Amino acid sequence: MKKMVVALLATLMIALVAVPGFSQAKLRILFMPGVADPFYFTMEKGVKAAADKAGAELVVAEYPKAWGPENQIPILQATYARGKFDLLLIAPTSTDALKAPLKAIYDKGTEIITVDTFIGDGDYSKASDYSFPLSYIGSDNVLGGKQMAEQLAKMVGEKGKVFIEATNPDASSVQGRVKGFTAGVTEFPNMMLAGVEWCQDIQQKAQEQVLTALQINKDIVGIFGLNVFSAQGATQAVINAGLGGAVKMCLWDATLDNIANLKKGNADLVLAQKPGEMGTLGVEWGVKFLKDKKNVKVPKKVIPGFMFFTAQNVNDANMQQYIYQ
Ligand code: T6T
Repeated sequence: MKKMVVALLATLMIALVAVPGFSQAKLRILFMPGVADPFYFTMEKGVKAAADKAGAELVVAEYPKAWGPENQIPILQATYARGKFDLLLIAPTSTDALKAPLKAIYDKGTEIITVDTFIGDGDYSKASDYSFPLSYIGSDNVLGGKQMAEQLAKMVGEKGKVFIEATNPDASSVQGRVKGFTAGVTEFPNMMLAGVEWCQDIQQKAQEQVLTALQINKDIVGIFGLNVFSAQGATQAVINAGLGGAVKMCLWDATLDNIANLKKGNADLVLAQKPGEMGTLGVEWGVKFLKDKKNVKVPKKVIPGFMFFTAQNVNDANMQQYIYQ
């Protein structure tokens, strides 16, 4: 009799495991952010909420104190060594330097979704040495950069010198924004790009670079602050130069600091990405795939879109959800 019960239970377990979506062990997810900043803190909230809802175990890697593969890769590899992960969500800080470390993790059986940034050219649909991630989930940075240029053109009467304060040339998001903004400026024959500076995601450096640019080009009419730290540094430089409100500021990333400057009139436009949604979608698609690999097709690109804050809508109730808290 006892043997019959054991045989029956064993049969039942084998049958259950064959059911798509049924798995006994908790899925283990690793989240590897790009740098310690409000954008990724907000993304982590989305990751955690989705992981909790899915009943998955989430490990959040230590936040790199500074941007760059030299900071991110050692943390990634040390955290990954702490046990088997089914899914890695990562914002690769370099389109090239993260290819090999991520391929090594993939070859160990961990599925990968890149969030916010991508490796290679971000097209994981074609055969290449970087087509192994399941998906890229992040903003359309080229479109956003172009729209920032077009909005800035409207503010300055489609004429004059503008400037980009950027961060790291090997980050896919930065490449896209510079490309898009530059293309946008060329649409206006009476506008010109006075220059691009690269602060390596160090706010103080952005502040110094913009101050220098303003001293060299007294006729700069507008500045694109390309991300959290470059935008905040650029705005502080303009304020310190006594040009707050005079030089038009288009800032990327809806941090409390950038929003406060918009409210004070030191900035004119703030682009809000949707980092929380990027994180949630990354977990949802990863879990969906892991639970039914045979039937689930993960889209190779998922673009959550972005919102624009202006002086007119910055206090609207429906806009508050887009501020990075
Ligand atoms: O702008 C975001 C992110 O989208 C970009 O990839 C890197 O910079 C930020 O994290 C802000 O610091």
